[in-house]
Amino acid sequence: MKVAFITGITGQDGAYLSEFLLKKGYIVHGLKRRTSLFNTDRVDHLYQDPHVEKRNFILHYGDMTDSTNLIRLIQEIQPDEIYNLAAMSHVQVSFEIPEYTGNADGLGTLRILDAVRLLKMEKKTRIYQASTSELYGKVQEVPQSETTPFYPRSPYAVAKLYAYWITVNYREAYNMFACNGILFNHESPIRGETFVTRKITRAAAKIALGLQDKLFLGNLDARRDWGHAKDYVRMMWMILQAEEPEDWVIATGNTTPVREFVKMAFAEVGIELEFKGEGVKEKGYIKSCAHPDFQLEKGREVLAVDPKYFRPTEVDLLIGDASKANNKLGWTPEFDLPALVKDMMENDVKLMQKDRHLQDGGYDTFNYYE
Ligand code: NDP
Ligand code: GDR
Repeated sequence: MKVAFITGITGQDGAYLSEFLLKKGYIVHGLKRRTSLFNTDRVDHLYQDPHVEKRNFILHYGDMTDSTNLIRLIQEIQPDEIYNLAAMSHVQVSFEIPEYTGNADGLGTLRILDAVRLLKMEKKTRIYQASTSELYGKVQEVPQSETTPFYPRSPYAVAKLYAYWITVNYREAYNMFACNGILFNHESPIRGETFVTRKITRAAAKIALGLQDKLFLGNLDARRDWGHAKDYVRMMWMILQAEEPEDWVIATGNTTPVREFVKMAFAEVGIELEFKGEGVKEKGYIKSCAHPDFQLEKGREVLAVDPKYFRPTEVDLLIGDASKANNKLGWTPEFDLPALVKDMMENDVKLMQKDRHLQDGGYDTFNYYE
């Protein structure tokens, strides 16, 4: 049985990757942070009682900023594969906590690589590093591939640039099987609520059900190459099964503006939106409402721009060229954007229907927007 160690196991990708590896027969170990409340929602369905003798899903406390803990865990677990997914992964938040982001995302990667080197596990352990399309930042070339120059535009992306190159350096210096997956944006029903897609799908569901009045967003013109996280975790595993350690772009090859994603999400609940105005004055109004269950009045304003969501430096356009992964590893995504939006909306409508019932029964529901 192969043994995997996943940092960031409580995150979106960590949860899907755990499911994927367990199905393949792996023993999965994961790093979780100590928090004052439980933070394991996304993997609770995989939880096994610690008193059970033979577990194949085991969580350990730890933090990417703590080398001693990472070295000890890697020594104890003796993983065949490490998936380094842990990161402070929010681009806008990285402008507010740049030093911490550099420590966790940049130096954290070094800590993993160096633990494997110190423990002399270079021959045994393969390492996947969660690199990102944010490395491309300011547009140098489209579509972006493994050879496109980097121009990071946030403390997050700069930290990930360090992580990218230290992974390449350890591969070359110490002959390690260490690889970067340069993944473009990937989303899902369990995407964090403050990333734009999930913020939109939650709001569309809430507005349809009368639980929210209006959605506030930042830059509606930004374009992203959005895929489904389920397709992308499969590729993480494929990268570590390849014959040689290399770096790989994973993307759908299509790009869509945020505004269009908004329209698609609202259309899933029968609401047609129209946009009027420009820049910070742009607003979204209900043009028609066809769904039998959701009756919203035409002309109502449901979307506005709030400049507080603008970033000091923005990444305007991402579109990836994954032909290397397509040709050499045979990877193609199963979900396209309409299927992704549908999956997310179905989930959020179900979730918000629960909130609707609770509110109708006189109970409070969580109402925090970021
Ligand atoms: P999430 O934000 O959903 O998950 C991040 C994970 O990292 C969580 O488990 C989080 O723990 C953990 N974490 C954060 N800081 C630390 C720390 N200091 N020590 C230990 N664990 C920590 O991210 P995703 O699942 O979406 O992404 C996974 C990785 O892939 C990240 O590195 C991200 O930067 C990268 N990436 C993501 C893309 C995407 O579109 N999703 C695209 C390209 C790259 P907790 O649950 O306690 O917060
Ligand atoms: P991104 O994802 O920065 O691409 O990083 P995010 O969903 O946060 O933003 C995408 C684009 O939408 C614009 N936008 C808004 N974004 C947020 N979060 N909230 C808003 O209200 C809003 N309005 C407009 C943003 O300006 C941006 O242009 C994600 C993360 O998962 C990273 O960890 C990962 O590396 C990259 O994707 C690839």
